[in-house]
Amino acid sequence: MALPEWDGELTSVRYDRGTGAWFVIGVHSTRLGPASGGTRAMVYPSPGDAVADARRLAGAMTLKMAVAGLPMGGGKSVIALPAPRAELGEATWRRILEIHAANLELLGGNYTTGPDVGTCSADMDVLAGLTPHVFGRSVAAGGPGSSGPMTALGVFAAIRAGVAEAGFDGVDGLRVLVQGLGAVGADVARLAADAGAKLIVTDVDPARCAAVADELGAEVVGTGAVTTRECDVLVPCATGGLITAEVAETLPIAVVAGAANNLLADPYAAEVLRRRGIVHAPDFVANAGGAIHLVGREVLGWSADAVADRTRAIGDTLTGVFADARTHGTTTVTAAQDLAARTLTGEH
Ligand code: NAD
Ligand code: PPY
Repeated sequence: MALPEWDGELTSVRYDRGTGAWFVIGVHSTRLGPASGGTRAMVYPSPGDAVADARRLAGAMTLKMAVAGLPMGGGKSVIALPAPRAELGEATWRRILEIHAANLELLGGNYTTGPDVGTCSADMDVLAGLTPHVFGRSVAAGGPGSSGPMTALGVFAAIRAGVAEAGFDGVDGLRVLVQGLGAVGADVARLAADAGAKLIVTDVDPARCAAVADELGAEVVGTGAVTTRECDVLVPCATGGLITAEVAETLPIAVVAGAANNLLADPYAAEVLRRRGIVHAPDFVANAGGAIHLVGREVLGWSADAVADRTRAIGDTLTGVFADARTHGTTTVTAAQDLAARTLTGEH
Protein backbone atom coordinates (compact mmCIF):
# COMPACT_ATOMS: atom_id res chain seq x y z
CA MET A 1 0.00 0.00 0.00
CA ALA A 2 1.51 3.38 -1.02
CA LEU A 3 1.12 5.87 1.84
CA PRO A 4 0.77 9.58 1.12
CA GLU A 5 2.61 12.18 3.20
CA TRP A 6 1.07 13.22 6.51
CA ASP A 7 1.80 16.01 8.97
CA GLY A 8 1.08 13.72 11.97
CA GLU A 9 3.60 12.08 14.30
CA LEU A 10 2.98 8.35 13.87
CA THR A 11 0.76 5.82 12.10
CA SER A 12 0.68 2.25 13.40
CA VAL A 13 -0.79 -0.37 11.03
CA ARG A 14 -1.25 -4.06 11.82
CA TYR A 15 -3.06 -6.85 10.00
CA ASP A 16 -4.28 -9.96 11.80
CA ARG A 17 -4.84 -13.00 9.62
CA GLY A 18 -6.88 -14.85 12.27
CA THR A 19 -9.65 -12.25 12.45
CA GLY A 20 -9.10 -10.65 9.04
CA ALA A 21 -9.08 -7.18 10.65
CA TRP A 22 -6.71 -4.25 10.02
CA PHE A 23 -5.76 -2.11 13.03
CA VAL A 24 -4.70 1.49 12.48
CA ILE A 25 -3.74 4.06 15.10
CA GLY A 26 -2.98 7.62 14.01
CA VAL A 27 -1.15 9.82 16.50
CA HIS A 28 -1.40 13.26 14.95
CA SER A 29 0.06 15.44 17.69
CA THR A 30 1.31 15.18 21.27
CA ARG A 31 2.14 18.91 21.35
CA LEU A 32 -0.44 19.72 24.08
CA GLY A 33 -0.30 16.36 25.89
CA PRO A 34 -0.69 12.63 25.24
CA ALA A 35 -2.81 11.95 22.17
CA SER A 36 -6.40 10.81 22.54
CA GLY A 37 -9.43 10.03 20.40
CA GLY A 38 -11.87 7.17 19.97
CA THR A 39 -11.82 3.76 18.28
CA ARG A 40 -13.89 3.52 15.09
CA ALA A 41 -14.75 -0.05 14.03
CA MET A 42 -16.40 -0.54 10.65
CA VAL A 43 -15.97 -2.04 7.19
CA TYR A 44 -13.75 0.00 4.81
CA PRO A 45 -13.37 -0.37 1.04
CA SER A 46 -9.61 -0.98 1.51
CA PRO A 47 -6.90 -0.84 4.23
CA GLY A 48 -5.70 2.39 2.58
CA ASP A 49 -9.09 3.99 3.22
CA ALA A 50 -8.85 2.94 6.88
CA VAL A 51 -5.40 4.56 7.21
CA ALA A 52 -6.64 7.75 5.52
CA ASP A 53 -9.69 7.89 7.81
CA ALA A 54 -7.62 7.33 10.98
CA ARG A 55 -5.21 10.11 9.97
CA ARG A 56 -7.95 12.60 9.05
CA LEU A 57 -9.85 11.87 12.25
CA ALA A 58 -6.66 12.11 14.36
CA GLY A 59 -5.90 15.53 12.85
CA ALA A 60 -9.40 16.72 13.75
CA MET A 61 -8.83 15.52 17.34
CA THR A 62 -5.74 17.76 17.62
CA LEU A 63 -7.83 20.78 16.60
CA LYS A 64 -10.71 19.71 18.89
CA MET A 65 -8.51 19.42 21.98
CA ALA A 66 -6.78 22.73 21.26
CA VAL A 67 -10.01 24.70 20.70
CA ALA A 68 -11.68 23.09 23.75
CA GLY A 69 -8.66 24.03 25.89
CA LEU A 70 -7.96 20.43 26.89
CA PRO A 71 -4.36 19.39 27.72
CA MET A 72 -4.33 16.51 25.23
CA GLY A 73 -3.08 15.79 21.75
CA GLY A 74 -4.98 14.27 18.84
CA GLY A 75 -5.16 10.63 17.83
CA LYS A 76 -7.67 8.08 16.55
CA SER A 77 -7.92 4.32 16.08
CA VAL A 78 -9.61 2.64 13.16
CA ILE A 79 -10.34 -1.08 13.06
CA ALA A 80 -11.23 -2.12 9.52
CA LEU A 81 -13.52 -5.10 10.07
CA PRO A 82 -13.75 -8.06 7.66
CA ALA A 83 -17.59 -7.87 7.91
CA PRO A 84 -20.12 -5.69 9.74
CA ARG A 85 -19.78 -6.06 13.48
CA ALA A 86 -23.24 -7.64 13.82
CA GLU A 87 -22.04 -10.51 11.60
CA LEU A 88 -18.86 -11.20 13.63
CA GLY A 89 -19.08 -13.84 16.34
CA GLU A 90 -18.47 -12.92 19.99
CA ALA A 91 -15.11 -14.71 20.01
CA THR A 92 -13.86 -12.82 16.93
CA TRP A 93 -14.90 -9.46 18.41
CA ARG A 94 -13.21 -10.34 21.71
CA ARG A 95 -10.00 -11.29 19.83
CA ILE A 96 -10.16 -7.98 17.90
CA LEU A 97 -10.35 -6.05 21.18
CA GLU A 98 -7.42 -8.08 22.57
CA ILE A 99 -5.25 -7.19 19.58
CA HIS A 100 -6.30 -3.54 19.79
CA ALA A 101 -5.37 -3.51 23.50
CA ALA A 102 -1.95 -4.99 22.70
CA ASN A 103 -1.38 -2.19 20.15
CA LEU A 104 -2.40 0.42 22.74
CA GLU A 105 0.09 -1.10 25.18
CA LEU A 106 2.86 -0.77 22.59
CA LEU A 107 2.19 2.99 22.42
CA GLY A 108 2.78 3.08 26.18
CA GLY A 109 0.35 5.89 27.08
CA ASN A 110 1.30 8.25 24.26
CA TYR A 111 -2.24 7.54 22.99
CA THR A 112 -5.40 6.78 24.99
CA THR A 113 -8.51 5.57 23.21
CA GLY A 114 -12.24 5.89 23.88
CA PRO A 115 -15.53 5.06 22.12
CA ASP A 116 -16.41 6.15 18.57
CA VAL A 117 -18.65 4.86 15.78
CA GLY A 118 -18.87 1.06 16.09
CA THR A 119 -17.62 0.86 19.70
CA CYS A 120 -19.30 1.63 23.03
CA SER A 121 -18.69 1.81 26.76
CA ALA A 122 -19.02 -1.98 27.12
CA ASP A 123 -16.12 -2.38 24.65
CA MET A 124 -14.10 0.14 26.66
CA ASP A 125 -14.75 -2.02 29.76
CA VAL A 126 -13.22 -5.01 27.95
CA LEU A 127 -10.22 -2.97 26.74
CA ALA A 128 -9.71 -1.53 30.22
CA GLY A 129 -9.28 -5.06 31.55
CA LEU A 130 -6.28 -5.41 29.22
CA THR A 131 -4.65 -1.94 29.17
CA PRO A 132 -4.97 1.26 31.22
CA HIS A 133 -4.93 3.47 28.10
CA VAL A 134 -8.72 3.70 27.79
CA PHE A 135 -11.33 6.38 28.50
CA GLY A 136 -15.09 6.00 28.53
CA ARG A 137 -15.77 2.85 30.57
CA SER A 138 -19.37 2.31 31.64
CA VAL A 139 -20.61 3.81 34.90
CA ALA A 140 -21.08 0.24 36.24
CA ALA A 141 -17.36 -0.41 35.64
CA GLY A 142 -16.36 2.82 37.41
CA GLY A 143 -16.07 5.01 34.29
CA PRO A 144 -17.89 8.19 33.23
CA GLY A 145 -20.23 6.38 30.81
CA SER A 146 -21.27 7.31 27.28
CA SER A 147 -20.01 10.58 25.84
CA GLY A 148 -23.12 10.79 23.61
CA PRO A 149 -25.25 13.00 25.90
CA MET A 150 -22.47 15.59 26.41
CA THR A 151 -21.67 15.63 22.70
CA ALA A 152 -25.37 16.26 22.06
CA LEU A 153 -25.44 19.10 24.62
CA GLY A 154 -22.47 20.73 22.87
CA VAL A 155 -24.03 20.29 19.43
CA PHE A 156 -27.21 21.91 20.70
CA ALA A 157 -25.15 24.87 22.03
CA ALA A 158 -23.60 25.05 18.54
CA ILE A 159 -27.07 25.04 16.94
CA ARG A 160 -28.15 27.92 19.19
CA ALA A 161 -25.03 29.93 18.33
CA GLY A 162 -25.47 29.22 14.61
CA VAL A 163 -29.14 30.17 14.66
CA ALA A 164 -28.31 33.49 16.37
CA GLU A 165 -25.56 34.17 13.81
CA ALA A 166 -28.07 33.54 11.01
CA GLY A 167 -30.36 36.19 12.54
CA PHE A 168 -33.08 33.95 13.96
CA ASP A 169 -34.57 34.60 17.36
CA GLY A 170 -33.99 31.13 18.89
CA VAL A 171 -34.77 27.57 17.81
CA ASP A 172 -38.52 27.76 18.51
CA GLY A 173 -40.48 27.13 15.30
CA LEU A 174 -37.41 26.43 13.12
CA ARG A 175 -37.25 23.38 10.86
CA VAL A 176 -34.38 21.25 12.20
CA LEU A 177 -33.30 18.18 10.20
CA VAL A 178 -31.27 15.60 12.18
CA GLN A 179 -29.37 13.01 10.13
CA GLY A 180 -28.41 9.92 12.20
CA LEU A 181 -30.33 9.03 15.35
CA GLY A 182 -27.63 7.19 17.30
CA ALA A 183 -25.97 8.05 20.60
CA VAL A 184 -25.66 11.75 19.72
CA GLY A 185 -28.38 12.46 17.13
CA ALA A 186 -31.30 11.08 19.16
CA ASP A 187 -30.36 13.31 22.11
CA VAL A 188 -29.91 16.38 19.89
CA ALA A 189 -33.37 15.67 18.47
CA ARG A 190 -34.79 15.63 22.02
CA LEU A 191 -33.11 18.95 22.91
CA ALA A 192 -34.33 20.57 19.68
CA ALA A 193 -37.88 19.29 20.19
CA ASP A 194 -37.88 20.59 23.79
CA ALA A 195 -36.86 24.00 22.43
CA GLY A 196 -39.86 24.03 20.07
CA ALA A 197 -38.18 23.02 16.79
CA LYS A 198 -40.20 21.42 13.97
CA LEU A 199 -38.21 18.21 13.84
CA ILE A 200 -37.39 16.28 10.66
CA VAL A 201 -35.32 13.10 11.06
CA THR A 202 -33.62 10.44 8.98
CA ASP A 203 -31.57 7.31 9.64
CA VAL A 204 -30.60 4.25 7.61
CA ASP A 205 -32.20 2.24 10.42
CA PRO A 206 -36.02 2.61 10.07
CA ALA A 207 -36.56 1.39 13.66
CA ARG A 208 -34.60 4.37 15.00
CA CYS A 209 -36.67 6.76 12.87
CA ALA A 210 -39.90 5.19 14.08
CA ALA A 211 -38.84 5.38 17.74
CA VAL A 212 -37.91 9.10 17.49
CA ALA A 213 -41.02 9.92 15.45
CA ASP A 214 -43.16 8.21 18.12
CA GLU A 215 -41.41 9.91 21.02
CA LEU A 216 -41.03 13.42 19.60
CA GLY A 217 -43.62 13.65 16.84
CA ALA A 218 -40.92 14.16 14.23
CA GLU A 219 -41.46 13.95 10.47
CA VAL A 220 -39.40 11.10 8.96
CA VAL A 221 -37.72 11.55 5.56
CA GLY A 222 -35.61 9.18 3.44
CA THR A 223 -31.82 9.28 3.84
CA GLY A 224 -31.42 10.76 0.34
CA ALA A 225 -33.45 13.85 1.34
CA VAL A 226 -30.80 15.08 3.74
CA THR A 227 -29.10 17.37 1.23
CA THR A 228 -32.20 18.40 -0.72
CA ARG A 229 -34.90 18.93 1.91
CA GLU A 230 -35.46 22.63 2.64
CA CYS A 231 -34.97 23.40 6.32
CA ASP A 232 -33.46 26.04 8.62
CA VAL A 233 -30.87 23.92 10.43
CA LEU A 234 -29.14 20.77 9.17
CA VAL A 235 -27.68 18.60 11.96
CA PRO A 236 -25.42 15.83 10.56
CA CYS A 237 -24.92 13.15 13.21
CA ALA A 238 -24.01 10.13 11.05
CA THR A 239 -20.60 9.54 9.43
CA GLY A 240 -18.55 12.27 7.74
CA GLY A 241 -18.07 13.37 4.14
CA LEU A 242 -21.67 14.50 3.61
CA ILE A 243 -20.90 17.93 2.16
CA THR A 244 -18.88 18.13 -1.04
CA ALA A 245 -18.33 21.51 -2.72
CA GLU A 246 -21.03 20.50 -5.21
CA VAL A 247 -23.53 19.63 -2.46
CA ALA A 248 -22.68 22.90 -0.69
CA GLU A 249 -23.73 24.82 -3.83
CA THR A 250 -27.34 23.70 -3.52
CA LEU A 251 -27.98 22.94 0.18
CA PRO A 252 -31.35 24.60 0.95
CA ILE A 253 -30.50 25.54 4.55
CA ALA A 254 -29.46 28.52 6.69
CA VAL A 255 -27.29 26.77 9.31
CA VAL A 256 -25.29 23.53 9.50
CA ALA A 257 -24.14 22.35 12.93
CA GLY A 258 -23.73 18.71 13.87
CA ALA A 259 -21.63 15.98 15.47
CA ALA A 260 -20.34 14.10 12.43
CA ASN A 261 -16.53 14.20 12.36
CA ASN A 262 -15.01 15.39 9.06
CA LEU A 263 -18.35 16.59 7.73
CA LEU A 264 -16.83 18.35 4.71
CA ALA A 265 -15.73 15.97 1.96
CA ASP A 266 -13.34 18.59 0.60
CA PRO A 267 -11.96 21.77 2.15
CA TYR A 268 -13.36 24.00 -0.61
CA ALA A 269 -16.91 23.17 0.56
CA ALA A 270 -16.34 25.56 3.50
CA GLU A 271 -15.72 28.40 1.05
CA VAL A 272 -18.90 27.59 -0.88
CA LEU A 273 -20.92 27.65 2.35
CA ARG A 274 -19.35 31.02 3.27
CA ARG A 275 -20.10 32.51 -0.16
CA ARG A 276 -23.71 31.36 0.04
CA GLY A 277 -24.15 32.86 3.52
CA ILE A 278 -24.80 29.50 5.18
CA VAL A 279 -23.64 29.56 8.81
CA HIS A 280 -21.32 26.59 9.33
CA ALA A 281 -20.24 25.42 12.79
CA PRO A 282 -16.98 23.47 12.22
CA ASP A 283 -17.35 19.89 13.43
CA PHE A 284 -14.24 19.87 15.61
CA VAL A 285 -15.66 22.81 17.61
CA ALA A 286 -19.31 21.73 17.73
CA ASN A 287 -18.73 18.09 18.71
CA ALA A 288 -16.16 18.59 21.50
CA GLY A 289 -18.64 17.77 24.30
CA GLY A 290 -17.63 14.09 24.28
CA ALA A 291 -13.94 14.94 24.60
CA ILE A 292 -14.72 17.44 27.38
CA HIS A 293 -16.71 14.69 29.16
CA LEU A 294 -14.00 12.02 28.88
CA VAL A 295 -10.94 14.17 29.51
CA GLY A 296 -12.73 16.38 32.04
CA ARG A 297 -13.92 13.45 34.15
CA GLU A 298 -10.98 11.08 33.72
CA VAL A 299 -7.93 13.34 33.48
CA LEU A 300 -8.90 16.65 35.04
CA GLY A 301 -11.19 15.36 37.83
CA TRP A 302 -14.07 17.68 36.88
CA SER A 303 -17.59 17.14 38.27
CA ALA A 304 -20.49 16.34 35.91
CA ASP A 305 -21.73 19.93 36.40
CA ALA A 306 -18.34 21.42 35.47
CA VAL A 307 -18.27 19.23 32.35
CA ALA A 308 -21.76 20.40 31.35
CA ASP A 309 -20.80 24.07 31.89
CA ARG A 310 -17.66 23.71 29.77
CA THR A 311 -19.69 21.92 27.12
CA ARG A 312 -22.33 24.66 26.96
CA ALA A 313 -19.47 27.16 26.51
CA ILE A 314 -18.96 25.64 23.02
CA GLY A 315 -21.71 28.08 22.02
CA ASP A 316 -19.61 31.08 23.13
CA THR A 317 -16.53 29.71 21.38
CA LEU A 318 -18.51 29.44 18.16
CA THR A 319 -19.94 32.94 18.51
CA GLY A 320 -16.31 34.13 18.60
CA VAL A 321 -15.38 31.97 15.60
CA PHE A 322 -18.32 33.36 13.56
CA ALA A 323 -17.30 36.94 14.45
CA ASP A 324 -13.63 36.30 13.51
CA ALA A 325 -14.67 34.77 10.19
CA ARG A 326 -16.92 37.76 9.43
CA THR A 327 -14.22 40.27 10.42
CA HIS A 328 -11.49 38.66 8.32
CA GLY A 329 -13.66 37.46 5.45
CA THR A 330 -12.56 33.83 5.96
CA THR A 331 -14.47 30.59 6.32
CA THR A 332 -15.45 29.51 9.82
CA VAL A 333 -13.12 26.51 9.40
CA THR A 334 -10.16 28.83 8.83
CA ALA A 335 -11.18 30.97 11.82
CA ALA A 336 -11.43 27.89 14.06
CA GLN A 337 -8.14 26.46 12.74
CA ASP A 338 -6.49 29.80 13.53
CA LEU A 339 -7.90 29.64 17.05
CA ALA A 340 -6.45 26.13 17.47
CA ALA A 341 -3.11 27.23 16.00
CA ARG A 342 -2.82 30.03 18.56
CA THR A 343 -3.10 27.43 21.35
CA LEU A 344 -0.82 24.92 19.61
CA THR A 345 1.91 27.51 19.10
CA GLY A 346 1.44 28.96 22.61
CA GLU A 347 0.51 32.36 21.20
CA HIS A 348 -1.96 33.27 23.93
P1 NAD B 1 -23.83 6.13 16.37
O1 NAD B 1 -23.17 5.03 15.64
O2 NAD B 1 -24.40 5.89 17.72
O3 NAD B 1 -25.02 6.75 15.46
C1 NAD B 1 -24.89 7.02 14.12
C2 NAD B 1 -26.28 6.90 13.50
O4 NAD B 1 -26.20 7.31 12.14
C3 NAD B 1 -26.84 5.48 13.50
O5 NAD B 1 -28.17 5.49 13.98
C4 NAD B 1 -26.78 5.06 12.03
O6 NAD B 1 -27.81 4.14 11.68
C5 NAD B 1 -26.97 6.41 11.35
N1 NAD B 1 -26.47 6.50 9.98
C6 NAD B 1 -25.33 5.99 9.45
N2 NAD B 1 -25.23 6.33 8.15
C7 NAD B 1 -26.32 7.08 7.86
C8 NAD B 1 -26.78 7.74 6.69
N3 NAD B 1 -26.11 7.69 5.55
N4 NAD B 1 -27.95 8.42 6.76
C9 NAD B 1 -28.66 8.47 7.91
N5 NAD B 1 -28.26 7.87 9.05
C10 NAD B 1 -27.12 7.18 9.03
O7 NAD B 1 -22.75 7.32 16.40
P2 NAD B 1 -22.72 8.57 17.37
O8 NAD B 1 -21.89 8.24 18.57
O9 NAD B 1 -24.10 9.10 17.54
O10 NAD B 1 -21.83 9.58 16.50
C11 NAD B 1 -22.39 10.25 15.37
C12 NAD B 1 -21.29 11.08 14.72
O11 NAD B 1 -20.78 12.01 15.68
C13 NAD B 1 -20.07 10.28 14.23
O12 NAD B 1 -19.54 10.89 13.07
C14 NAD B 1 -19.06 10.43 15.37
O13 NAD B 1 -17.72 10.31 14.94
C15 NAD B 1 -19.37 11.85 15.82
N6 NAD B 1 -18.99 12.11 17.21
C16 NAD B 1 -19.53 11.37 18.20
C17 NAD B 1 -19.16 11.65 19.52
C18 NAD B 1 -19.74 10.88 20.68
O14 NAD B 1 -19.57 11.31 21.81
N7 NAD B 1 -20.47 9.80 20.45
C19 NAD B 1 -18.24 12.68 19.80
C20 NAD B 1 -17.74 13.43 18.74
C21 NAD B 1 -18.12 13.14 17.44
C1 PPY C 1 -14.28 12.31 19.37
O1 PPY C 1 -14.61 13.30 20.06
O2 PPY C 1 -14.28 12.35 18.12
C2 PPY C 1 -13.85 11.08 20.02
O3 PPY C 1 -13.19 10.29 19.39
C3 PPY C 1 -14.23 10.82 21.43
C4 PPY C 1 -13.03 10.87 22.31
C5 PPY C 1 -12.61 12.08 22.79
C6 PPY C 1 -11.51 12.13 23.63
C7 PPY C 1 -10.87 10.98 24.01
C8 PPY C 1 -11.29 9.76 23.52
C9 PPY C 1 -12.40 9.71 22.68
